[in-house]
Amino acid sequence: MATLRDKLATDLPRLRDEMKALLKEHGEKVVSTVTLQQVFGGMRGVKSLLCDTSNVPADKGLIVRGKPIADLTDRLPEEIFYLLLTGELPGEDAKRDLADEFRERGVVPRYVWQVLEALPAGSHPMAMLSAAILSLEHESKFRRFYREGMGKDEYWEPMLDDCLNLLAKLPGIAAYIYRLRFDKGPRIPGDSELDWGANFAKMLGIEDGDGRFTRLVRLYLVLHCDHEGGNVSALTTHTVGSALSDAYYALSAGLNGLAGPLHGLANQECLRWTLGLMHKFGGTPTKDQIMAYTRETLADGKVIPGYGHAVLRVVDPRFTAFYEFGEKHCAGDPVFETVKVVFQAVPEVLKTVEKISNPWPNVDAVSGSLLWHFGMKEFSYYTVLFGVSRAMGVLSNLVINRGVGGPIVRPKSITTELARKLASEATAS
Ligand code: CMX
Repeated sequence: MATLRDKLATDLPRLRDEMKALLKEHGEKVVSTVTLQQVFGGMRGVKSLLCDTSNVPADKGLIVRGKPIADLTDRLPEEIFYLLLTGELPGEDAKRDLADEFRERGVVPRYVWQVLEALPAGSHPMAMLSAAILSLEHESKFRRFYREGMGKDEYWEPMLDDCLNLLAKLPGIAAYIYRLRFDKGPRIPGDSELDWGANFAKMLGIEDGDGRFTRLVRLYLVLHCDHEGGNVSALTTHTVGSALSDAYYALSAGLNGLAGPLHGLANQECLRWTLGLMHKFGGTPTKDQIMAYTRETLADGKVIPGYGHAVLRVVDPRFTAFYEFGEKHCAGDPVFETVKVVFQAVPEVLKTVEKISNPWPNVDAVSGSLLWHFGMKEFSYYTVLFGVSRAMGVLSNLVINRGVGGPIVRPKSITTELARKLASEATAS
């Protein structure tokens, strides 16, 4: 751990000083202007946030600290966390230190199990995850040291502790949610010899004689790690954290946003849609049948889950990475084969709908079919896997933000009355 903490102790003050100097000299430089369309349209495209962990060019997809996600698929999730946080992949020592940290901090207090067990039997796994994280708030070092009067320059250190504690515990919590919620039998203890992703796979208890499910879990954790700063879960985590709320409050809030069907829940909706399609046609349908079904879904006023994106305008490289995994390990599986035909059919239909900016698949269009193949058929659980991974990105941002002394988020709202006034002024001139 010394490696990660020492690196941040050097890098964060340097970044803070650089930011101060930049703003002193160039603070008035215009980055983006805002139109009424953007105010009424979910702030789409307004450049008003800072996020160094990753960026998503519309024509390329996820770039983590300058590295395309396609180049990172063989890395361990803990390496990705180190990369997100520091901008560099860890050397062997740093990797081992971080793995030790996760092992040491991974013990989950008993009251968390009790909180999960006390929730109603039909609770959504995402509500369970969020509640478990919130119950851990009790452990926050940031909150304790803040109350004791720590200096602003020290904020990042207990924040890092909270984030490491959270990340270390998340796989155990998430795995127990799976086992408890879907009657999979008793909780499976972790194995301290395993890496973070492999340990998670083990605690889930999915049969994995040849290690392919473990590989999928690692890939899942890598691919969902971050998606720049403006998506609902990242923005929410950041906004809540900016009020100096601790990491437990902030992550729980961010995951509540991830639980929306237009965001992280799309993977569950996507598999539901695909299975509905297969049910209707008695197996894998033809391309023409899928095109007709897609038009029906659109005519019902519903979205095609797993397709479209607020930022991307190409096939999501995370989709491609999962698709390639599927070709290698799930070929012939009826659900995966259907996903393949859907990929041929849906963009053709969406391209004909003028208002849709991006007809291409995002990561959610395929991920569920792979989990289904390995016997994880409870698709309301899939967003929990997404959440464990996304925690790496949003928590990295919380640490960095504390390190540079980021301000509270407070954009200015306008009223519809002001919009009307601006419109009438424009008409008059
Ligand atoms: N199916 C049907 N309609 C779609 C669509 C899709 N897959 N994608 C976009 N549209 C519609 C929008 O609903 C919007 O319609 P209205 O103007 O009537 O509201 C219109 O096309 C314009 O949307 P857009 O500019 O192309 O995209 P947005 O930035 O507004 O929305 C997203 C982006 C992801 C919410 C949208 O594409 C969608 O709902 N996709 C399906 C859900 C999904 O896969 N979400 C996961 C995204 C990844 C993630 O964040 O986790």
